[in-house]
Amino acid sequence: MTERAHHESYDQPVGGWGSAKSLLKHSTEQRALHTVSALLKDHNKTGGYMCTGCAWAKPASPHTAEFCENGAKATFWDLTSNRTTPEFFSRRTVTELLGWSDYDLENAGRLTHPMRYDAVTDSYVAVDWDEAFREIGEKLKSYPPEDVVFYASGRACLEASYMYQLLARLYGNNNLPDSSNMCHETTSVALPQSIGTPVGTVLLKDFEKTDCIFSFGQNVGTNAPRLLHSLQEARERDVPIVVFNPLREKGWEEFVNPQRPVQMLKNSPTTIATQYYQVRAGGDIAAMIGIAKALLKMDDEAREAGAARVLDVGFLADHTDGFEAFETLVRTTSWDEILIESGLQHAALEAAALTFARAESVIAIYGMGLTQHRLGVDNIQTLVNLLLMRGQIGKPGAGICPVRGHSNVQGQRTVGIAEKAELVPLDRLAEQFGFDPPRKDGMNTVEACEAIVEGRVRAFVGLGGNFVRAIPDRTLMEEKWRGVDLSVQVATKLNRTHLVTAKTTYLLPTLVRSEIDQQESGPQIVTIEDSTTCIHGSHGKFEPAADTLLSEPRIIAEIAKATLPPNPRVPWDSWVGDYALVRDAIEKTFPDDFRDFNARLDTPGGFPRPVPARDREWTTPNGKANFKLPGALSSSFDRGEDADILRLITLRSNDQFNTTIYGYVDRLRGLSGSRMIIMMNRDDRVRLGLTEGGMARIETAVDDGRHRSMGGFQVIDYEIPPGTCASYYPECNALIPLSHHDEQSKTPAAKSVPVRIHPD
Ligand SMILES: Nc1nc2c(c(=O)[nH]1)N[C@H]1C(S)=C(S)[C@@H](COP(=O)(O)OP(=O)(O)OC[C@H]3O[C@@H](n4cnc5c(=O)[nH]c(N)nc54)[C@H](O)[C@@H]3O)O[C@H]1N2
Ligand SMILES: Nc1nc2c(c(=O)[nH]1)N[C@H]1C(S)=C(S)[C@@H](COP(=O)(O)OP(=O)(O)OC[C@H]3O[C@@H](n4cnc5c(=O)[nH]c(N)nc54)[C@H](O)[C@@H]3O)O[C@H]1N2
Ligand SMILES: [Mo]
Repeated sequence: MTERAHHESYDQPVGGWGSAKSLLKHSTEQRALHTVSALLKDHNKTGGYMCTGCAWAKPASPHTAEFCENGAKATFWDLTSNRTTPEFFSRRTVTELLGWSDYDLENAGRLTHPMRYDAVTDSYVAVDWDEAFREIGEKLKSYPPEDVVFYASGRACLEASYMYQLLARLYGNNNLPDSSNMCHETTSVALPQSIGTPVGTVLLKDFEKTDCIFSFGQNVGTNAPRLLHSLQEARERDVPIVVFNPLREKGWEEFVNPQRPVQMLKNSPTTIATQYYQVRAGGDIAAMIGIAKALLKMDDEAREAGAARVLDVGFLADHTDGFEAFETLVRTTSWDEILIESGLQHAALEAAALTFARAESVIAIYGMGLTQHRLGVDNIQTLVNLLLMRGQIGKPGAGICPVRGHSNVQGQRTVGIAEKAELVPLDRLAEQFGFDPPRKDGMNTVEACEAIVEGRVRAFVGLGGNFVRAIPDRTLMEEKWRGVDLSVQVATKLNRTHLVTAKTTYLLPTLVRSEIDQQESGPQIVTIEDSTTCIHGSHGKFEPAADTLLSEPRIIAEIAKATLPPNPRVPWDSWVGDYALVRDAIEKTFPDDFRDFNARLDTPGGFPRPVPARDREWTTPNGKANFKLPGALSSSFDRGEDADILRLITLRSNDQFNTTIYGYVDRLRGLSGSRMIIMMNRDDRVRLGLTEGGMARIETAVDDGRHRSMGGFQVIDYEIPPGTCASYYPECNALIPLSHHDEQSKTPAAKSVPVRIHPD
């Protein structure tokens, strides 16, 4: 990378004019100015289309503009005027395209035709849809079912996702890994053990009632900016907001709401975080135990003084199990250990505990900073423990709030995209469709990667996503991918996964959600589930990028028809003709979640799925909310005595959506010019013999017989705790060992990779 990075601290708030300028830039560059009026009218509004960006909730009474800078960017890039046509491919070999950056690949624009890789010319060549489906079907029929993987990224609608999981199960496996396996799988494993539900308990209206917000490891200004509306409104009620994050993320500091003309004119931001703690990467369990310890001390004092208790003793007695063991752990953990591991001061944790104790209702928000660790499940369960100590789950204004990633990632799981058989009502599917579904667990993402490495995967079907770029151990995976027999990629834009070809590779182009999906019964509505379990209808508004595109439901149906023996109870063609019939089938499989589905899909604000924990009904085996004990004080690895091993956080810039890179400006962090940077604490940098602005090589400090190292990173002095450093995803994925994942859920531990940094 020849471009130099620039670092200049950004003195503007989140939102505001910086955001407005960025909108103008991206709408112009993507030649998507035609979309601007619809953004105001239809984006995230009832009767309009739902953003393909993040999964944050959509309010029943929307703001004039219910979009953020990054949602608008995602829309401009979806609705770009750029096209990757057969002609584009005829002028470039795949080997040449492999040399392109992620930015250049996606910037080339929307895929228009189904394409097949031709090894003789080393290029993609257009193919008829019918021929593509025929060959894919023939090939799929020839493999043992357990050798095929059906991956899903988190964008496909509920209708397509339901059809996709059915396709896999009729084919004969539960091999349904998804992006969630790299993201909030920790949540899906942690919360059921603790409170009996795999999803958060908070609804948007809880933000109106809460009187305290805690946030751990989530970057709101970049990754869920519309949540800032709720945070700003809470701050105007003087609600304290306490943030734990190794980096001082601008979104948690200041916000100017672009929808408030007076605030825009005066550029007078709302302060968001009232207390900000730069915890070490992996130090959250220690920080939370510290808060719990301070709470116990306050409670002891209250009891001695005969004052009101700090613990919610009634709630603990009636609703929970395991408190005594947790209390013992907290009391026997020393402050010394807590302070070393968290990197925070005793007074800081006491102050956080005091804010927590004073609040009647507390919401705890979290993101990848908790989920992507070796003890990610323990991170989340310790946070739940903290809430339970004061009865902060299952009442208005309180609860646990995982902020999900892709716009329908939570919904895909709800309708059956799950590799674990126990999560899916297989008996009901069996009865509904007259077949014997496979009962054996399938592969999750890490297991699918392991199987690819071992040569056990014959075919990989991807419903969206950029698998090879998003997973750990990229170099190894790219090498092994060549051994896969068939790769079928349903996609909107060209990405690296499409270029690391298998023996036979198909690219099947599809519509984006904001486009009109015309089928036999007319334009179709699709549905998604947001982070707060609310289901929304989405009505496409724009003409498709090409008239050769097929919708995801249609592509899945055609693959199914070409592969599976006919089954009169699975009416693929009727479903494609009218998605309302798919919704009827979904309702039949999941009657509690989707009651009156078709009638309710345009409910303003969406209709919530029932979550028993919201009403203090704990659907755990013992019927209680459970205190779970963390396995260690650090959720990271143990570096032993070696202080030269740092914890590498891999994170997103403000100019990307996962592996889609929109540009090289991480405005809110004041970084621009290049993504090949390593943010370091100055003391670490000096200690390790590196120069500010100089080049560094990062080497993974894991001894598993495989050497991983990458050069060409520019060193940036950054305000980050000693021992912690940060760089961008996906550039660093070759440094993450496949085996470096959360112990229980196998979510890759992308927020704490053991590394050594040398001058390059
Ligand atoms: N614009 C935009 N929006 C997005 C996405 C995008 O790429 N771009 N991606 C979507 C997806 S799929 C997801 S999953 C979400 C991701 O959204 P986030 O959950 O915000 O994920 P990251 O950007 O990876 O950043 C995680 C944050 O955690 C902090 N962190 C890292 N390690 C630790 C730690 O050990 N402890 C604590 N307390 N904090 C830590 C980092 O400094 C960073 O601020 O956003 C979704 N929305
Ligand atoms: N090191 C590191 N690795 C990470 C992470 C991290 O923080 N650090 N984060 C992880 C997380 S949280 C996630 S969610 C994964 C993301 O992993 P993925 O979901 O696999 O990756 P994306 O970059 O979101 O996929 C982008 C591609 O999806 C396709 N696409 C976009 N929209 C559509 C659509 O509507 N339909 C279809 N069929 N295709 C579409 C486009 O072709 C685009 O190139 O990465 C994970 N990997
Ligand atoms: Mo994600």
